[in-house]
Amino acid sequence: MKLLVSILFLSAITAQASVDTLKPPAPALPGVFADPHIAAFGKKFYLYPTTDGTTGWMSDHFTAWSSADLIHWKPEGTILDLKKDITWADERAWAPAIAYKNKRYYYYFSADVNIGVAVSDKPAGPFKDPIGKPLVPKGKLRGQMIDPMVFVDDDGSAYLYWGQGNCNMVKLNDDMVSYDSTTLTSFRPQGYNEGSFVFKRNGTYYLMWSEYDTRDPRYSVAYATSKSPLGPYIKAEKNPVLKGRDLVKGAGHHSVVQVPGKDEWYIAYHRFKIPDGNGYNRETCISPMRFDAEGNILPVDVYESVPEKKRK
Ligand code: FUB
Repeated sequence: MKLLVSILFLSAITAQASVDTLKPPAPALPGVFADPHIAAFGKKFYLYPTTDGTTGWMSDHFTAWSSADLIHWKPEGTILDLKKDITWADERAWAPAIAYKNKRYYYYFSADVNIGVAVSDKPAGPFKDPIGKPLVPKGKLRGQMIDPMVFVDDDGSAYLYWGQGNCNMVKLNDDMVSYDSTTLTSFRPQGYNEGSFVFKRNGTYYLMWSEYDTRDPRYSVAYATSKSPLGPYIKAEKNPVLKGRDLVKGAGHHSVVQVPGKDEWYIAYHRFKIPDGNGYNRETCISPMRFDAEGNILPVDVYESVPEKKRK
């Protein structure tokens, strides 16, 4: 009995190590980076964020970061510079997403409120614009043409999701730099604002997004599910699944990664920088994300960081 009590006590202390509700965990990246898109390629994880620190999000370039353990992140430098690499936009380099297909890496990004695509042979670039124009130009649909998300299904079919105000979705053609307009559809679940992200688990497609404005401390993440990548999606009853608490404010615009070969998931997101942050000074964090037995996403604890075992 004594042994059992000691074991329970030790496990409680160990669990506590990564969840201190008074002290927010350190951000994953140093400095101000938002809208993190996380991905696993080979034996490494990558983060593709927006560079923050200017009023109005005026950054003109994109960086990438790599890690073997989700804890230590190595800067890979600038992977796309709008002023040098893009002819049709100079600033507002926001919210990228990436996918691997046809032995190449396809990087989708917002620039001056258009959506562009760039290609590279390596996950950390350099990336080049193969079409010389926006893939989805400003004004194409209602709302802002920002916040692309790309999802490649098990059969190799790829889909693009994007939009502020509405979540637009379309099937990409096999070349990944054009799309099949006949499949274009839009979805506007209650509360939807921006930052769509899609993944698949056990045959269910999860479409997640951010609610409220990114400058609002209530910024948070909700989700819906479907049996098909283009929907129809039904919003889950228990939402939001990610939101700030106490010192953590404005937690949102996220992405999700599965540890390859395991049913182990992490959510990357930004929060207002601590201390003294706001909607233009945000920092990138990572927390575990879990599911219940029915596949519902459980609420994420923004005070929980990547566990100790990942530090090895
Ligand atoms: O980072 C600039 C913009 O702020 C993004 O496009 C939105 O999703 C919001 O996070």
